[in-house]
Amino acid sequence: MEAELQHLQTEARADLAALTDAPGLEAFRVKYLGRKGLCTTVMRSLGAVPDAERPRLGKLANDVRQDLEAAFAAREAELATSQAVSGAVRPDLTLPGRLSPFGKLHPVTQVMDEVCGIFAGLGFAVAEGPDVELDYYNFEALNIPPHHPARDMHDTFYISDSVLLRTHTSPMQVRAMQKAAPPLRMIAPGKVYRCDSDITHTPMFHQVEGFLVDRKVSFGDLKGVLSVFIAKMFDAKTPIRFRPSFFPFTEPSAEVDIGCVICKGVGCRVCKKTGWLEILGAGLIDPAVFKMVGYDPDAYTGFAFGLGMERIAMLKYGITDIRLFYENDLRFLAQF
Ligand code: FA5
Repeated sequence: MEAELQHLQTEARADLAALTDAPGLEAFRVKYLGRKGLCTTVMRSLGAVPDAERPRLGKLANDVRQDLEAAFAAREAELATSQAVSGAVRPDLTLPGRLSPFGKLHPVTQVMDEVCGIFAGLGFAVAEGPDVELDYYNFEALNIPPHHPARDMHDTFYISDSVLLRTHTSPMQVRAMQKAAPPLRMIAPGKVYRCDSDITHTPMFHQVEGFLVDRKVSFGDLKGVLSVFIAKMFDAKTPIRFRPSFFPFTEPSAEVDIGCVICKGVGCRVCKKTGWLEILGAGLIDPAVFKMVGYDPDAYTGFAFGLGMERIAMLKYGITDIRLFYENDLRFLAQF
């Protein structure tokens, strides 16, 4: 059998060297490498070889096959090049060109740009801050001292005792207020992180923080700004409700829901049968935060809000599972 294999290899290599065209290549492939070709026939005959010899001869048969496959591919490439050079195969210049696919902005980025555009139109400046944040800015300066129960709600990824991945964009309130005196009107878009995952939560998501500080700012101003925003982002008829809530850095605080645009308020999996979906937290900035940054709480008031971008994108595009945004499935992403 060993001699048979060597003979097969020598003969096949000689045949290959003599080939000059595509039909010849195909005939070679069928004769030696096809399903009923000579290589397969030799492999099948291994069953009749004594057990002790089978591993060695099996390996040899495999090596011969691989050698012929490689030689075939090389000869195929060689012939294609020489035919193109000699002009035997002419390119068809009338064929339309193939366009490279264009990349697109991720749907969450598109929504974030739209949100920032709306607030920029209302006179808010844009600021950005670090994803890796100090505990001081993420919690302490926002009136959440160590051991405060509100820390539990944040499911924080800690890097060390004093460094963490920011759990919200609210630290940007403190950073901005430390840098500038009032009046202040800013938004801060960015990534935030929480150890949380289900159809409406992902471990990394995006928020846009907004805050305005001036004399005599009221809860009515907050409602006005958010109502204008929601009317522009969705449509003027979108139902909105302010629900009393609690955040240590705002007083009073509210969570804002809009009518579920997926089920039109009837109740579905995404809105957990309530007909409403929470899109943001908000409130009047707590005087304790003003004291932390050196603002006079008797002279100034302000409001702040934090919007979840993925929630807004889900509502805008009727997406029922937030995790779809981060699976990198081009069939999904190409639709936006
Ligand atoms: C906050 O993060 C507060 N910093 C918001 C705030 C800012 C309140 C300023 C007052 C003043 P909350 O944890 O509720 O609040 O999150 C805000 C929004 O982020 C939610 O309404 C929701 O839309 C979105 N969100 C929260 N967790 C997730 C998550 N794991 N995945 C996706 N979106 C989330």
